[in-house]
Amino acid sequence: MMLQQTYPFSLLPLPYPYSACEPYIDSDTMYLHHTKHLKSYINNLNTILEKEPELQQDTIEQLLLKIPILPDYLKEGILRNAGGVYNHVLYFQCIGKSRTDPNPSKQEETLPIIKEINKQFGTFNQFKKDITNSAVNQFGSGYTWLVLTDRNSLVIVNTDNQTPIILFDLKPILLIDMWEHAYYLKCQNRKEEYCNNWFHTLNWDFINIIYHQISQ
Ligand code: MN3
Repeated sequence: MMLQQTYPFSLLPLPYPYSACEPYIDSDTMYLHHTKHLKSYINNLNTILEKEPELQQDTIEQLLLKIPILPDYLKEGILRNAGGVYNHVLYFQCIGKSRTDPNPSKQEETLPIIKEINKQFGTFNQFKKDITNSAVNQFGSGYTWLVLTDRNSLVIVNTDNQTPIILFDLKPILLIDMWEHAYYLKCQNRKEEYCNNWFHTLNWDFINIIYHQISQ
């Protein structure tokens, strides 16, 4: 897994084909997003770290958590590029399905994460509305996240650019990429359509594993 790597970082294949989310997220978008956008964050990060041997043993997460103590000339580059890798790895892990129903199946209703969403948001539909509303109102490039707070609340938050949520002491469960490259080929400016489509691609079994790990 890419988040366990240290310098030099390399692009790992997705655990599913680029066509896995068709027709909701198209193959061209998936291919470009993975091989061009994510790859360029990896390349930029490697270029920065080439001259910084003392940071070459750090994982992506360790690099991000070190930002406050890094020298000024490194802060922005590490934030953008290690953040870009971190956010994209999580984004791609949460999707990979093509579900005719955007809502969880009867079987998925029994997963702890779905039960908790239903409990804290009232209904799954309310959760869907809240996350879509937050995502379409993201101004400029960024992400919309479902996170777990230290009081075990599920909260939806937006972040700008590539700022990773772990810098705010919040534990990520899932996220939607609201940069235009994530949806523009298929949905153009129709952000809400992209959000709806994205719900059809979510891998709840995997998301439940993340939830299980962070809620221990
Ligand atoms: Mn992206």
